[in-house]
Amino acid sequence: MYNYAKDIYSKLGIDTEKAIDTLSKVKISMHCWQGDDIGGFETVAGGVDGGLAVTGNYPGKATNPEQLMADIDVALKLIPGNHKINLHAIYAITDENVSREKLEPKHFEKWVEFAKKRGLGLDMNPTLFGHKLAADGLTLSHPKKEIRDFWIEHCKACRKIAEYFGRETGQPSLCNIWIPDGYKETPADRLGPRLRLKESLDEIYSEKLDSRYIIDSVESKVFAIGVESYTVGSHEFYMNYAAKSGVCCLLDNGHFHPTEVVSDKIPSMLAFADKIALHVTRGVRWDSDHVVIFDDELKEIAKEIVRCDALNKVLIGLDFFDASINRVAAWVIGMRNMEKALLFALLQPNNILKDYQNNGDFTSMLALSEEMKSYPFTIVWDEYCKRMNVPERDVWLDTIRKYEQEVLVNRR
Ligand code: RNT
Ligand code: ZN
Repeated sequence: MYNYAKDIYSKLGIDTEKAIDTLSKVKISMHCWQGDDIGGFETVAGGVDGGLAVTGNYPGKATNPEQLMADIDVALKLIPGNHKINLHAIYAITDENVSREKLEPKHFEKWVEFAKKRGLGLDMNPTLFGHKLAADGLTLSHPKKEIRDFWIEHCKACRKIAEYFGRETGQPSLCNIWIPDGYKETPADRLGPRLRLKESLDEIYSEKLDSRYIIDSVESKVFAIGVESYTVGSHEFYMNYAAKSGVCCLLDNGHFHPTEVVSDKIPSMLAFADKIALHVTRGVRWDSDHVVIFDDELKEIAKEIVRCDALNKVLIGLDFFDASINRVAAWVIGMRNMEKALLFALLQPNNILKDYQNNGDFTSMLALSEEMKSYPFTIVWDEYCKRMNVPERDVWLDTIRKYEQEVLVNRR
């Protein structure tokens, strides 16, 4: 079957071996927070909030570092390739409760040990929600200086942790800032909060860290539950900030109006930036953070990354949280789909299609790109899974079911 697929693709000048090899080197950052509904390990946790809604009560949620790590291990055995784990500050592993602005690399030693043993990279996010000083939904743009200062210190602390991750794992660590700041009502002052945010960011990034180890990014959003009228960190705000300051933009595809697509933004950004970061998610009507499925927009995002020759420029991370299904399965589904979409993109006759476009032959462009949808890419996907020593097709679910029965159902 594989030889047949290889042959069919080669008639269009597509090398399936090369596609498999390229895909095997792509790293996707798997967000740890799918495993415990963004609970984290702080002993005085303030709950999620910040406009983030995790719904569902499927049994078996990880409640401590050992469980979360064990769940990640199960997921990774079912996901082809070698990836990264995306952490949040609330996942520090400490004996006593450490205030967020006082977090240090040592509080993440266990994660570094975990990552090193498995050859994984680590990414980092300061946590600017689920905290008493974020109770009114304002952090880096807060009108009160003491509150801004607390969150500035927290972000600075997290950047040092990210730099430590990069140094220890030998892979640069993305340190992404997302803040919930915004207003439910139409604000009386739209500029003030943004100028305060800008000043806070300038302070956070004033410290130059080693760019071999840390990549900084800022994540925009259009709105959230409870902050429907105004979001301080809008896309325009951060795109301009990033362009001026040299940090990179992170685009979360749940953070735009439903008819706007991130796939189209990728090449626009790449015309100016040498790196961008993504949070790949699935919004259903809004930023609902559903599990990533193999839908048209996912394929389009993957195609743009591949067509722009940007596999080394686009840092791909996932961001969703579904507590209504088996959480480990959610990871596996999302990660496998992201890879599947990249493979699909790597198996497109991109040069031929581009020529059709440039020659104005839109009939051929449409005809061929539609026919490509029924090319035997699934056979190449199965071959890839086989070579990467992970189960082919839906067989992986057996492992999850077994783990559920033996481990997850016993968790309280
Ligand atoms: C929220 C952002 C942010 C979070 C994570 C947990 O809307 O997407 O990336 O989902 O930091
Ligand atoms: Zn996100």
